[in-house]
Amino acid sequence: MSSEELYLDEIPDLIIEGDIKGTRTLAAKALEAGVDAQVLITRYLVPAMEEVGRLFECGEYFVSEMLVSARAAGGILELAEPYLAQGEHKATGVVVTGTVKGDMHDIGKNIVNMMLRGSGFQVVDLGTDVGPAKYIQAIREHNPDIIGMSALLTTTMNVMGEIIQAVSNEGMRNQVKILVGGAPITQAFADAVGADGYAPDAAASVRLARRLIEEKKSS
Ligand code: B1M
Repeated sequence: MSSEELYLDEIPDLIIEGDIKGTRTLAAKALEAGVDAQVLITRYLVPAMEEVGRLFECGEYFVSEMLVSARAAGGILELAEPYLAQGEHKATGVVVTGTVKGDMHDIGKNIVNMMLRGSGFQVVDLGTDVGPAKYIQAIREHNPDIIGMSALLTTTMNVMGEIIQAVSNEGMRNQVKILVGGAPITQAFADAVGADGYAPDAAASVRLARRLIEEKKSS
């Protein structure tokens, strides 16, 4: 095993242990050594956060530990962003994204945003805890091709339906394509709330966003 693989394999443990500084040091070393930012995220960060979730679920971790691990993961995203932004730059479309009302989880949304930006999309990030009014205002202000919603809680995923309903009530539904994602979301749920597409991960979000733009152009 190469020395690169050895230190990369330490990254998930550092995230799980909530070692913010250690995670940052190794992630910076990896990126400087030419490790692909997308690989760093999908192969090391995402599985580590799944393990943090498992530890929380079985009572070994409390919210405070989840939060510190999230900060360690956030450090990787901060470092990875400029590397991902070196992707294509032809204007692909405008996407407004947010995590829905009542939900503070933003790591997944931030990864999706970074990959979309790296693929040439202009992304307007509304942040977390975003309800219908803020989406409506953002559609008026930014005239996006797509609005994207993320939810990580089974208690907040239904807000997606409320937002889509509000967009329809405002007469804006034909103006935008709607993309949804997040751990509890499924294709069946996306269909039920009337979204145009569901993406299980960030790479799929980029493919889907491209397809939705094509559909929008030809409609
Ligand atoms: Co929370 N939390 N959390 N948490 N947390 C989960 C989601 C949970 C599954 C943990 C568990 O029990 N196993 C559980 C939800 C259970 C449920 O709803 N059934 C849970 C809970 C219960 C809670 C609290 C209620 C805990 C409490 O207070 N008692 C609380 C709620 C706070 C709130 O939001 N109102 C809470 C709080 C937190 C922290 C603040 C401590 C922290 C979040 C910090 C932050 O995000 N800045 C946190 C964390 C870190 C987690 C886990 C451990 C990790 C989430 C994560 O970042 N995953 C999570 C366990 C888990 O997910 N297994 C858990 C990594 C990320 C890359 O994946 O977000 O799925 P994900 O994103 C993926 C895809 O889903 C997709 O692409 C991404 C990249 O591949 N995707 C999209 C996501 N959004 C998309 C949007 C798209 C397209 C694709 O289009 C727009």
